[in-house]
Amino acid sequence: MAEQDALLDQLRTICGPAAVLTAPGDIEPYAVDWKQSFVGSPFCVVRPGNTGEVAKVVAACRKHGTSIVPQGGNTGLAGGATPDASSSQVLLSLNRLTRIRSLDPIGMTVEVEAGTILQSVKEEAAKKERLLPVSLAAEGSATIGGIVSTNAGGVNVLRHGMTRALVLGLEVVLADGTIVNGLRHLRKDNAGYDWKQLFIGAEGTLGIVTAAVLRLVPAPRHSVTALLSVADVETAIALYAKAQSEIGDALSAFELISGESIALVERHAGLKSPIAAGEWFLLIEAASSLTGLEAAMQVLLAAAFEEELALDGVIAASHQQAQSLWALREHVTEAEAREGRGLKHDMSVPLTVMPAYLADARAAVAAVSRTARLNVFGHLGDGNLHYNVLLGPEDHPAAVNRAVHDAVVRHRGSISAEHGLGQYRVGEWQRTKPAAEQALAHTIKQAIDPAGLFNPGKVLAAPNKGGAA
Ligand code: 2HG
Ligand code: ZN
Repeated sequence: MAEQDALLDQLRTICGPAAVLTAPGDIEPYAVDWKQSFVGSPFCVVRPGNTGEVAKVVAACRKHGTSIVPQGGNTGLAGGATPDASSSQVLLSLNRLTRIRSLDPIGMTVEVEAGTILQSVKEEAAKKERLLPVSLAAEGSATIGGIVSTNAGGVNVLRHGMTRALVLGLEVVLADGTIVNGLRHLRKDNAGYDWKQLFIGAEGTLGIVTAAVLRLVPAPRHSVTALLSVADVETAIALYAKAQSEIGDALSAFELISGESIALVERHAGLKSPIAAGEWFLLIEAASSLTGLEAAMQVLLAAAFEEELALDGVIAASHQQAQSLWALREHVTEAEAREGRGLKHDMSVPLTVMPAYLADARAAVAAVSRTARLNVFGHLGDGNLHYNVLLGPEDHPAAVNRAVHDAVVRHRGSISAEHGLGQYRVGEWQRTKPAAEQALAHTIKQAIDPAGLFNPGKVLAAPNKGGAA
């Protein structure tokens, strides 16, 4: 206790008393994730006002041997930003670092502090006809530091890649309090190890991202959105290949939504699909600075009907209609939460393997549960689906989890395509990741954060001799 009081005094001296929260009511919003799946108990929340203060806070915590859990917008789905329940950790919130330091519409870069909300950066960029192409349902709360630290995905990965593909430079605070400033606005920089890659997707386990330089793209002036229904995933993949040929580079989203997911959205969000149901729905978007998208989408749909690939379909006639098609997709997560006990998965396999994976996983889940219902949707174009399972009262989450993940392993996929491991998937990472890859991960952690100061228990499980061969 005396030790914690001494640290609190130091944190107050570094950041000012108002930036150190200890009252349970003040701490609570930081201690629980937005879905209320993970509940922690930090002994304080500290909110530094700039990078220098972050560095001093880290140095003080290190001196006291107190571990740090960094947090951005607290919108993650794997509990990576939720502290443990020991009441011994400091939660370091980046939410006061909110400056957009510069935006260069010609070099097409933006330099921005970690706590800045993704949507505000997108709004600033839009004023200069530029786009930061990360599109997430949570973009009104997700922060730049969070999307970098989790290497966030979203619905435009198909066209622009994961967040990693957009990061040109980073500023990070290391475990000894050193500030490493790599905020270069360069497209090309091959001068040695590209160390920033280590901090992207590390979920705050190697250092604290305090600012980033991100790549922008021209804001598309035109876009077109279509919703189709199809009988099976093989057909959906055939349509994806056609969409690549007809729409090419302008194809910006190719999302798959199961009939069950649409039914949940209709039940809980009061929305209605404008087309006749199939087993699966496809939401397809094209976006470009050039015209001609509408014609290309019409060619795609005409071919889809002629070849009897699509059962029904519609092209949005206005921006508003496009938004209501997107609303069907964007409400799936919320509808699932309202329906009941959902178990999340975030798998990926090579796209052509997806039908075999889905058949395998369905059988594997049925073998461990007779009551589980599936809620499958996601980013088909990226080979990444959220294979979520609604559990009945008798179902064992761990057994269902293992069934879904074992099918992933059988098809050489990933158990976390875009959400990260956080604390939610650490055990499954340890169970399924090849031993040599686990050992390499521990070597990296040991080299950069040897005392285990940053976010212990996330991403890496304690070293073991197990792991898949
Ligand atoms: C999405 O694709 C998000 O909408 C959330 O990654 C997925 O709720 C989920 O499981
Ligand atoms: Zn997703």
